[in-house]
Amino acid sequence: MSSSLSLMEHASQLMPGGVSSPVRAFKVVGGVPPFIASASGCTMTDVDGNTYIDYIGSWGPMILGHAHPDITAALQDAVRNGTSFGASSPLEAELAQEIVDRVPSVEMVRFVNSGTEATMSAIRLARAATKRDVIIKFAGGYHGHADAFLIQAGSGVATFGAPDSPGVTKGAAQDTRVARFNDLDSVRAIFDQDKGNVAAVIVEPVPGNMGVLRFDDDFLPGLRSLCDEHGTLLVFDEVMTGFRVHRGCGESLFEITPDLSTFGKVIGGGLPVGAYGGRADLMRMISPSGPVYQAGTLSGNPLAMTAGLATLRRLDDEVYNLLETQSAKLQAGLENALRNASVTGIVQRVGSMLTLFFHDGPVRNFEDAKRADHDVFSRFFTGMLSRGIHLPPSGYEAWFVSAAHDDVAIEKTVSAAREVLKEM
Ligand code: KE4
Repeated sequence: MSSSLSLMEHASQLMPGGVSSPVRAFKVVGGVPPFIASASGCTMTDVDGNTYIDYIGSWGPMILGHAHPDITAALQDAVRNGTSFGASSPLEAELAQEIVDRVPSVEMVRFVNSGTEATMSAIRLARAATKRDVIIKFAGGYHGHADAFLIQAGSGVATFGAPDSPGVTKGAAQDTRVARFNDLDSVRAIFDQDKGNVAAVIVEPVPGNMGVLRFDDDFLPGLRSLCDEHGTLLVFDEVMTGFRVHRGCGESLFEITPDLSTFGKVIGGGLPVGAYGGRADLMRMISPSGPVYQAGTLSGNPLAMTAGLATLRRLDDEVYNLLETQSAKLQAGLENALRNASVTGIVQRVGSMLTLFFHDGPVRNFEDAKRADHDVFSRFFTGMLSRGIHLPPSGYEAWFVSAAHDDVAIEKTVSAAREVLKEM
């Protein structure tokens, strides 16, 4: 019996579904999730010694690849100085400066410990600043698991087909409105219905939680002008896109200026970090400089700051060019494999995040994503895993390419895809 199987059986007695986050349980794709013993570069190795080329990338943080020597060395030095102080350290302002230097709209930053904390805090701030209650999110958008966002959410919520979650009270959900990606009229209708009461629109500049989609060119500018027209704050959820799709995040790629932004993943280099930031006049409303309360025991943790600094400081133009080159090679290879196997599918990509949808495309919103063939995706996933390629275990997730995915890794991935698709 595989050690992963026995580990899963044991873990399932101690933790719901045997996992610390639902999508890891392979509930939709089936089979036993490999329990990972180690990871290096673009690969992960499970407890039975099976090595996989990895496209989960810890769901985004591992943009330089796993166990990058510079990050490992920085952490080894830092850990000798202690793991947490509960007091300020110079590292927090250093990482804040790196973010402010890179992201044009961000004048001030507050660190938290997850993307969920970042988005829930940003929405609290937006409601306080505008003295309004309503927020607009999008069907298929995922902003973490705070109550206000678990309405028609993407990612794991979509994977399990639970449009909303039990335990989210009517009160918590009553001020959340859901619009449709690439449909400005659906946003206008909410602004008309809730005239003068919309605090914020929250959107991923590149949705990556219903699979990856790139908006129509007029969509983000349209959101910006609607927010300006109605005195509403535009919040870019860059937890996934931040420092991945561009050195200056999604706002720099699309040249749209949000009022607030949220971050996570890459800025922690694999350690638990989130952050929110934006205009100084808004951020100064956050306690203790202002009345909006938000706090965290481990916020600004020295190890997480160290890993984040080591990551951002290595993300230079050469790395971004490499990420683009390698990701484009993967996309072309997958598209070629689909054509050769005469299997209907489309690859949608922005930078080093992409999704292969078994759909005749384009996938422009959540309804389209749900119409993709997720059973075929599950069979594809299983075939790829058996050939040593570990994709994210859901058709609603982004695949992440890292700087460590060299030509050998890309060619192995494409050749495995060619074999699996031919068998479908
Ligand atoms: P966390 O609370 O999981 O750190 O971040 C929540 C979040 C917020 N905003 C965006 C755009 C996100 O993508 C996420 C988290 N992403 C998922 C991957 N689709 C996390 C994976 C998981 O839930 O296990």
